Amino acid sequence: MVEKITTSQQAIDMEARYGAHNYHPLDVVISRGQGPFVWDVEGKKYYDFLSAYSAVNQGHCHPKIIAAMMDQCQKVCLTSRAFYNDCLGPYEKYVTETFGYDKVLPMNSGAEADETALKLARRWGYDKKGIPENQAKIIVCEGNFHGRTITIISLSIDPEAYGGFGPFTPGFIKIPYNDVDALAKALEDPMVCGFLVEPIQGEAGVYVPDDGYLKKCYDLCKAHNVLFMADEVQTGIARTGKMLACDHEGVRPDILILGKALSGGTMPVSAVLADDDIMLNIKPGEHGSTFGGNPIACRVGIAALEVVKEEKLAERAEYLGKIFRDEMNKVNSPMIKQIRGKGLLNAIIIQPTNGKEAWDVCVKMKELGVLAKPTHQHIIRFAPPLVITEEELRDAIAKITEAILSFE
Ligand code: IF1
Repeated sequence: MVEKITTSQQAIDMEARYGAHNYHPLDVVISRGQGPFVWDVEGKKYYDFLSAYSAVNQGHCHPKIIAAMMDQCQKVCLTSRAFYNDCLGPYEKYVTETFGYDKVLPMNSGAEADETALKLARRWGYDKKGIPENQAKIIVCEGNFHGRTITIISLSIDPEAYGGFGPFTPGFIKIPYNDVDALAKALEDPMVCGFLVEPIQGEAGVYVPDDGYLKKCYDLCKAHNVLFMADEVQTGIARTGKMLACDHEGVRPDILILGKALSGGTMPVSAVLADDDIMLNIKPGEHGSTFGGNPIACRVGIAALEVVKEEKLAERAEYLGKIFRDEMNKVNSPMIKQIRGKGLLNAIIIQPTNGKEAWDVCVKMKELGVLAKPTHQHIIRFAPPLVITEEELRDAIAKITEAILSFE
């Protein structure tokens, strides 16, 4: 018998008893979402300033995306790739034309897309660059976050991510982020086939690299016949004020990794895009996934991207993000150490004050009706759905400001 949730505490207790304890959520139990808002079990309304880590860029339950999902799930949900279906081709055409690549490999989670990108880069290294079998290396950046699989945590320098999960996958070179000289030195190794980088390091606390960093890295990779691989799972799909964060520097990644908002936060949809000389090295039967490119994901993916274009979400993120940073920079509080970000991917570094820190600010914001969560103890990420209006944003800013000043 399935128990109905009637109070928030009931849900919290049930998760504690029956669920793995791999998260420490804020004490709020969401039961409904619409646009930039969510409501808890008791009916309290909040601004969602996390957007499920930039998966809900189009707003919760966007009607166009939900309509596409509901229409398709009454036709056929899953065919597997053992057979064709009438949704995948149109989706592949739409998404490759949207981002300007020859081909797309559809997957589900962001981690799966990053793993797929690593396999594509290694295979290209062997088949096209002539790297000896099993000698390929991929350069990654310290402070990265690309997912939770064993290979991906092998790229991490965060003990919380990799501790107790060894042994790790070999073949990776770790260099400091935002350090072009470190990349130039690492690229001297002829076994290198790829450089995997987040245009902005989200989990590291919205670490925005210096202007020109991505372009300099791209040019260095081209000079050394190495693939530039951009993980835009979090920064992509209009979040930073352009369709892709790489667009701010006019960089076209050799391998583009998308996820999260590719579905508008309705279901796991991820994708890897590349041109034929990279994509076609993987032959039939050498990679795949049960749900990758399923009909619902295809319909949802097209609708999610159409919403971004039709509602000019990238332009909105650019304009509203400036307002957010300008307004928060006016707040005079010792708790605000730094404000940084691009578009509507922003973070405030909190200076613990009077024994209060980022977590306390988030608890106070929750009381005032704004949901956000710290990353790395002292950094609060602010990433509302891109459909938030200027009036709503300013209302939320007032609440965030009140929360911070309440500890004076
Ligand atoms: C969690 C972090 C953010 C990502 C980038 C790949 C993935 C992610 C740049 C993997 C996923 C999520 C995972 C989620 C929380 C969130 C997160 F704090 F974990 F690191 F956003 F910063 N590349 N990020 O940000 O995509 O497999 O999750 O679909 O694991 O708690 P996924």
